[in-house]
Parts: sequence; structure tokens; C-alpha cells
Amino acid sequence: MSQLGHFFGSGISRRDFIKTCVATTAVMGLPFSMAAKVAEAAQAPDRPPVIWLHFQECTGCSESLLRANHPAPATLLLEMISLDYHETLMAGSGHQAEKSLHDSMKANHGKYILIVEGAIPTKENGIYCKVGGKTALESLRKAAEGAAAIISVGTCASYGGIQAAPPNPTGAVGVRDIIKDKPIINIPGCPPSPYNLLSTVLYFLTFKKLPELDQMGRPKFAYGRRIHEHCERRPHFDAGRFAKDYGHETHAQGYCLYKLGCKGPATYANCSVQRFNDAGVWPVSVGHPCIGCTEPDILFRTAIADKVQIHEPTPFDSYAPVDLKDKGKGASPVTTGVLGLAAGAALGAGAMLARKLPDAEQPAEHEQGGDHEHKE
Ligand code: FSX
Ligand code: SF4
Ligand code: F3S
Repeated sequence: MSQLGHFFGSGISRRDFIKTCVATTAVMGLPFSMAAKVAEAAQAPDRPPVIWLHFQECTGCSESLLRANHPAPATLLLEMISLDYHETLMAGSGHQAEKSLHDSMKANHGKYILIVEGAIPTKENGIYCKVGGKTALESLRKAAEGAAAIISVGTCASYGGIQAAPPNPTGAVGVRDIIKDKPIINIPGCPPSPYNLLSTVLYFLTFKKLPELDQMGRPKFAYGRRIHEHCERRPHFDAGRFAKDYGHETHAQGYCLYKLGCKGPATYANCSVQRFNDAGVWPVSVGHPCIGCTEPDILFRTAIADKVQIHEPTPFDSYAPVDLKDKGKGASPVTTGVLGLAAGAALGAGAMLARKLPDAEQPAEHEQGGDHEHKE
């Protein structure tokens, strides 16, 4: 970390730079000692050219990166790459913008990283999304030809997202449904965590290869586990204590949101660990059930209030058992925590607690058991 490169003319302090490198190293699941290597890669003078295309979407993916209350992830990312084309960030427009896109594709043929945000409509030859007189389908195919790799940012670009929700009137699909001959990394989320994009780019710069992906094309380091496994409300789940309604005292006391429709038991993401906006929050921590925004089969396919099946209960790993206030109603907090772990491994915490804690509220019988389709 001796040379701090070009960052410190860009408003990012040395402290922020190091803090962000350490955070991304942690997201990648690498030991703390690797942070120096990551920081070195981040400062390398060769900045990979990046072309960033927008199709059917809300631009929330770019916004969540740029409007984070802490500037480091966006600043670091934009300083690490040479962003040659980004419709919502560049100053140029019209023919000037088109020219910079074509110049960059020509000059960097075979070398640039293509980042795609938004879904691609395919019905009627893709006429439902046009930029610069060309359909998204045409622009994607053209830009993909010279790309070294493609990063699909957000659930829209990864799998179609909200545009592809039934009845999918425009035939919207994700990048991987169209481009078959390039490495594609999906960073789903609606929007995704900016750190997951930053970590993926930094992984590539540090190790000169793509991270290991699951079968949904997502980096395993960020999407390898269900959020239910490291959720601070999990001890309540294991104790059979569920929020009854929004604003109800059980909600305010931090009880599990499963019965309000939390999709955490079926959602692969690192939100509960990485969290958002440097404020240490994520949907479940502020009282909203996870809507499964990284999961193509759940997001906009399952109503927010509907419960997901829990097919393969797993023990939680992060939090100590909660201090239950009305201890007289069930087993002690320590007992319920331990029971939850044991049951999670064998039968499912809910099923075990249904026998042990007759007073506790449990998910209905049909919400337990079965085999969850593990997506790795
Ligand atoms: Fe989609 Fe991104 Fe959701 Fe929006 O652009 S993943 S609608 S947050 O912003 O593509
Ligand atoms: Fe957390 Fe949701 Fe799992 Fe409850 S169901 S423990 S709120 S992830
Ligand atoms: Fe999305 Fe659920 Fe995380 S809604 S942001 S995957 S908590």
C-alpha cells in the first residue's frame, strides 16, 4: 500500500480507501491479510475499459451505487476502471455519445468489460426498448462481440427482473438468455449491494480471473448462503416467535418476519452480513420482510405477504440467542437457541419446537419439510 495512486486527487481519503479495500476483501471471503494485495490491485495503473449499457430498468442499480451515503464504493469503482460509456453518467449525448461508444468498442475490442443494467425485451424483434435508434437486443449483441467478460448488474439484467414478471408483455429476458459465448457474471438484487459489484471487479483485478460462480451465475462469495442463516431475527424463528403484523408489539420487539412473508429462508445473498449504506441496516433489520430480490423465481413471482416453503432448514451461525422477555411461556432462551441449532440440522427448528414449546407460534405444518432446490 505504499503508492496510493490516483485516488487521493478524487476526494477519497486514505482512510476510506483502506476501509473500503478491507470491506471488499471481507465480502470476497478472503483473509484480512489479503487486503494489501487487493489495495495494490485497486491502484494498478492499467484501468480496464468498461462499457455500461442501460436497458429496461429503473436505474436503481446505478443510483444505489452512486447515492450511497458513503462515497467510497462508487469513487473507488469509478477510479479503478476507465468508464468509457454510461448513459446516465456521461456528459455527452446524442451522436457524441454514440461515437464514444463505438470508438471504445473498436479501440478495446476483446478487452473491455461490458456491464449491463436492465432486461432485454425480445418480443417483436425487441422494439420495446430502443436507444440511439437501435433495439436493446441489437446493442447488446454488438457490444458483447468485443467484450472480454460481461457483468449483469441487478436482477433485471441477470434474469429479466420486474419486466419479466408474468405475463411478461415484452418478452424480457436477462443477458445470459441471449449471449452464450462470453463469460457472464450475475450480480442480482433489486438493487444489488454496491459492494458485491465492487468486490467482483476487485476480485478480477486482483486475481486476473473470474470468481467462482453458482449455477445461477452469481459469485459464490456473495451469494453462497441464505440470509436466514445469518439473520439477527433467527433466534426468534428458532424459538417460534413471529411478528404478527406491522406495528404490532411483536414486530417492534424484533420477532421473526417469516409470517409476514419473509423470503429469507429461500434467498441466497449476503445482505444480513454486508448490509447497506454504511449505516448497518438491511431490509429485515428495519422491519421489512426480505422479498427475495436476488431470486428470479421469487421476486415479483411470490406476493410479499406469502410465505416461502422451508425445505432445507439450516442452523443460524451468527447471533447469540435473544433474551426472551416472557420467559415463563416457553423454554429458556439458551435452551431454545440450542434446540434451534440441533433441530435445524436434523428436522427443522420449527418442527422440533412445535413439540417442545406448545405455547410458541409455529409456521403451519405445510410450511415445513421437503427438499429445497439448492442453487449451487
Ligand atoms: Fe432492475 Fe436496476 Fe431493480 Fe431497478 O437498473 S434490478 S428494477 S433496482 O435498477 O435493473
Ligand atoms: Fe430472518 Fe426472515 Fe429468517 Fe425470520 S424468516 S429469521 S426474519 S431471514
Ligand atoms: Fe433483497 Fe432480501 Fe437482501 S429483499 S436486499 S435479498 S434482504
